[in-house]
Amino acid sequence: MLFGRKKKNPIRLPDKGVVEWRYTTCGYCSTGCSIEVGLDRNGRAVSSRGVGDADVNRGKLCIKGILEHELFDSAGRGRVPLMRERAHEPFREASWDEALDRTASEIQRIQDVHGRDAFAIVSTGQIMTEEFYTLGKLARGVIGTNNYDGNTTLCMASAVSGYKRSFGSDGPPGCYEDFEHTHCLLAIGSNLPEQHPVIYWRMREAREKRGFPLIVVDPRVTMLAQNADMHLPIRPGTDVVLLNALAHVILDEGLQDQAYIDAHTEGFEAFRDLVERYDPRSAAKTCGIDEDSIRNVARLYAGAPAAMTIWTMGINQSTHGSDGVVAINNLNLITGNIGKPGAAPLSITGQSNAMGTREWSSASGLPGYRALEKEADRREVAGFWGIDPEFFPKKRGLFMTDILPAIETGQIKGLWLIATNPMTSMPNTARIRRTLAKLDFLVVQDAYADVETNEYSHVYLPAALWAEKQGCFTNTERRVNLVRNVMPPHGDSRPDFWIFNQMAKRFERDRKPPFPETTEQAFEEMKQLSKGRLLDISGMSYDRIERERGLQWPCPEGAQRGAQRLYADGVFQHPGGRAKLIPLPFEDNNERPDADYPFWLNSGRVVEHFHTRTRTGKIGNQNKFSPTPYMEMNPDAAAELGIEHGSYARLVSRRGDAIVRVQCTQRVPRDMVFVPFHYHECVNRVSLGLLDPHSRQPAYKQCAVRVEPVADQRAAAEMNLAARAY
Ligand SMILES: Nc1nc2c(c(=O)[nH]1)N[C@H]1C(S)=C(S)[C@@H](COP(=O)(O)OP(=O)(O)OC[C@H]3O[C@@H](n4cnc5c(=O)[nH]c(N)nc54)[C@H](O)[C@@H]3O)O[C@H]1N2
Ligand SMILES: Nc1nc2c(c(=O)[nH]1)N[C@H]1C(S)=C(S)[C@@H](COP(=O)(O)OP(=O)(O)OC[C@H]3O[C@@H](n4cnc5c(=O)[nH]c(N)nc54)[C@H](O)[C@@H]3O)O[C@H]1N2
Ligand code: SF4
Ligand SMILES: [Mo]
Repeated sequence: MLFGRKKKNPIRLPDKGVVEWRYTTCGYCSTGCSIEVGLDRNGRAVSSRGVGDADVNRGKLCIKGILEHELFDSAGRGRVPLMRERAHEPFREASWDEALDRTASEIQRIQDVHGRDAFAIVSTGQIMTEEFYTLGKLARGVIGTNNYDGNTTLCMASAVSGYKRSFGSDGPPGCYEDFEHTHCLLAIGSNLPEQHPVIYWRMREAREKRGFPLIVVDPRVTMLAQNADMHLPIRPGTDVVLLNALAHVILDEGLQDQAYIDAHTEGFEAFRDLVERYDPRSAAKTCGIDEDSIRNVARLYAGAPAAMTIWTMGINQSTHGSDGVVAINNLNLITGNIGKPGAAPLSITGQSNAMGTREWSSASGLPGYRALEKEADRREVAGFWGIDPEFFPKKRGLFMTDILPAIETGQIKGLWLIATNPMTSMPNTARIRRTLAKLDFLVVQDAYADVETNEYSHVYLPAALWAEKQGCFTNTERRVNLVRNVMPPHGDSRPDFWIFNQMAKRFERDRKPPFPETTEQAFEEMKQLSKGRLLDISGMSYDRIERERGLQWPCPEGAQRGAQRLYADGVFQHPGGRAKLIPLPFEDNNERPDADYPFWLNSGRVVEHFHTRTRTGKIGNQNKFSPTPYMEMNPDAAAELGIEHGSYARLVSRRGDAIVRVQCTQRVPRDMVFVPFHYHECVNRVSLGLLDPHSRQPAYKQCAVRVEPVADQRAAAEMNLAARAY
């Protein structure tokens, strides 16, 4: 027998024959890694590598980025526009003119008969900022529907709403470099190593150098929790109670930064009166974290020279999502942990351009963080676009999660879906099916023709993907980075930007905004509109962005670099410049486990897959890690029900059921199962998704289910295979 490495062949990396590397930015998560795609002699994309001098990733990429060049000709891509009279009939191929003419005339017909708002538009966090800006101009300035929103309502709406309530504006105030200065990191409901692997690597490297404490709040023992100094396995949906209790201890023991509170906040008295009621002993009964741990974390956080909090969907996707964000902001305000190195309430965003849509899409307002509710903002944008300000509605319309129910009630008759797949990603699939089937007209604009939602469409518009086009993404730390055009669009697919421009041409209006021909010209317009605002980008240009591997906003004209942090001067965006301390009474309104449905259903993601797998499901080296729907289940709970590791089980809720493979693991407590949401006809058949009252974001992470063993394993395997789709 041979041992050791001596007799082993050295590892050889196959020569892919790259003759040229092209700069671009990763199109998956919001980390915002700079990538170079390698082209071979025949112009084929054959390799991807991280860009060494990019501050974000410093040469690193995760599994998704490394294999991203394989997307260009992956299975299921749309090549040509498709049309049909009725959903489910076979599609026929159409020319772009036919498909766009039909879509424009259906929009006009529906608006003429049922009113302007009867046609809705739902977009995404995954197209470029210039495309968002152009879509916003089309939706707000030409088509004129107020029922226009994005899938960010499933994702970031709670963070946006919480930032606005506390600080008067959206915008994550910190940056990745804060890890290098912090003395205490609280991570709530975020599985950083799997969902933002390169941010995790930045954090981990900083922690190895300086050894600051990491406290993780998550009901699962995630990869991040395994690395933590303290893991607080919170009872689902009760983070607000824990955060109120932390504030209670801080105020009770006089650990707050009173000078900061006095100088920069308002509402302290009402806040103090409320948290008075959340002493650790009673809070422990609700949130499941023992009172001493609560006290220890409070002292650690308040005692650190600089402390920061990061969070993701464990907070946002809850019936108290917006309150959870405000509670995190409260904690940072009372300890003076904002606007200085190592101190921030930093929402880790999700999709590659979740920020771009918040800033520029006009989905919840008007471009550049302007509001429909403000007359001055309406006038300014209307003036800039050359249209009548009266064309704009005076308050925002329905959120995505209210648009679909409005189809049920007949208020909305037509829908345009852009880069989002609600058939798989929205809660309660059966209801979404019925809803989409009810539409008079559905147009789906997606890079993949096999996206599940296309089942119900009348027109399908094939979109170019990621580096088949050019434009910007904004990442979690407000860094604008450039997606350079690396490859021509697949088949006859077209950039979303082109599609929006063509659509605009098909609407007659007395006064119409200009629609520039290139994304770079659109970027110039955005620069104009950004001047003097919080998100000032007037000092940026495509070339400068590429040269500096991304620039953070604000970056006004003449600035040496983008600002790393917001609110360094302690001046906030509320009138008067003060941040608000907001009291947050907790009301328990979740569906909870009971005798019939004894398990909490938790859902989320795994590192190798992205969302509804239109992309990662097609990349063999990614899909092979988890090709079938499965759930994490505690081995003791499984044994009690006679369920074996690796067998198929039935997951049942009040909404429906799903067949999943059981993975026994101590990662989840006895009364919880966790299901990755990447698979069609899986967890969202059973999920509930109660809505947060402020943000209208669904509580994907909390509802009640039961688990049943399945006698016929062979039939279950077949059903499970059907859900795997690829
Ligand atoms: N590989 C990969 N990366 C991604 C994505 C992807 O699909 N795949 N998607 C991107 C997007 S759009 C997003 S939004 C992010 C999401 O990134 P994350 O939010 O980090 O990922 P999730 O797995 O959805 O949820 C995180 C954790 O929340 C925990 N949680 C559940 N309920 C509670 C609760 O009540 N309280 C607390 N404190 N925690 C709770 C879950 O147990 C889970 O471990 O990831 C981004 N990055
Ligand atoms: N149970 C459960 N459900 C969840 C979640 C959860 O944690 N649990 N998380 C929620 C969250 S945070 C999110 S963000 C949503 C995501 O939900 P979705 O947005 O519905 O999911 P995606 O698969 O990302 O859909 C994006 C679509 O855009 C297409 N696409 C990609 N690039 C382009 C492009 O450049 N142009 C066009 N036109 N199309 C493009 C892709 O092919 C894909 O079909 O899911 C939500 N659903
Ligand atoms: S961490 Fe995110 S941005 Fe970076 S390579 Fe992975 S998926 Fe892409
Ligand atoms: Mo998301």
